[in-house]
Amino acid sequence: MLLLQAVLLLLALPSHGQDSTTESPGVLIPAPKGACAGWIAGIPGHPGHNGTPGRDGRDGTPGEKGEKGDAGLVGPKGDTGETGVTGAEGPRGFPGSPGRKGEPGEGAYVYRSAFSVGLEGRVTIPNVPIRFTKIFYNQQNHYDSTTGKFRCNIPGLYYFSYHITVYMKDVKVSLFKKDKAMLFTYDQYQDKNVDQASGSVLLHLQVDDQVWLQVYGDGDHNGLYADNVNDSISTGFLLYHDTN
Ligand SMILES: *[C@@H]1O[C@H](CO)[C@@H](O)[C@H](O)[C@H]1NC(C)=O
Ligand SMILES: [Ca+2]
Repeated sequence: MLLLQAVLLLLALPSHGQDSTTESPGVLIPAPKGACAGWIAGIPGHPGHNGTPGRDGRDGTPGEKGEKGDAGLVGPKGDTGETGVTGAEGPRGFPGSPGRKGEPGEGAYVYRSAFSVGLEGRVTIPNVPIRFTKIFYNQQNHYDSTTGKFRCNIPGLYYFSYHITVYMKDVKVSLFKKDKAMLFTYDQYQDKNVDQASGSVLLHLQVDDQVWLQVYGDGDHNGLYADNVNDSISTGFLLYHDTN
């Protein structure tokens, strides 16, 4: 209430002063009619003191929206996420290229035993092993051409066979194993003819068992014959080796 009174007073004072200053000195103002007729204007008063500052004004209207600012700095790396669900199995790939050929196995040679041999002439001596000296095959040397005997190096089942040309005399021949005749073949020779006799057998042999052919019987039955175009041969080979 007191402040309002002061403001009103201040508003009133300049108004009076202004009237005094805007009017040039010496200008005659019509004298009011009445008791004060004939007065002379006084000296203008001193300017009043500055008033106290006014109240704060009202808030202004909001300004225009500013321009978009620069992008901020990259933030720190985040935490590792959880492992995702395992995906479905992919399609089957193409077949790979074939690998290198392996080295030859040792066992393949160990279990080889074979021979095939022939006569080079007539047999004249009976009751001794027949010596076949024409070698078709004797890679392992399990057949000995100096004795005419095959010696077993690999225990197992063996196949033996012989095909003999018979000429001039009958033939009685046996296949021997360990000094025992196992197989007998007899061919009667017919005059002015060339006959053949043959035989084959499977025998199980142990190491060092020997097998050979020999003319048997008391008589003169050694009509075994061979020349360049009429062979008499003996063959043998391992069919299965023993597994234990
Ligand atoms: C051996 O066989 C041939 C025919 O291939 C024959 O000409 C020859 O006379 C035979 N040898 C003997 C001793 O008969
Ligand atoms: Ca005959």
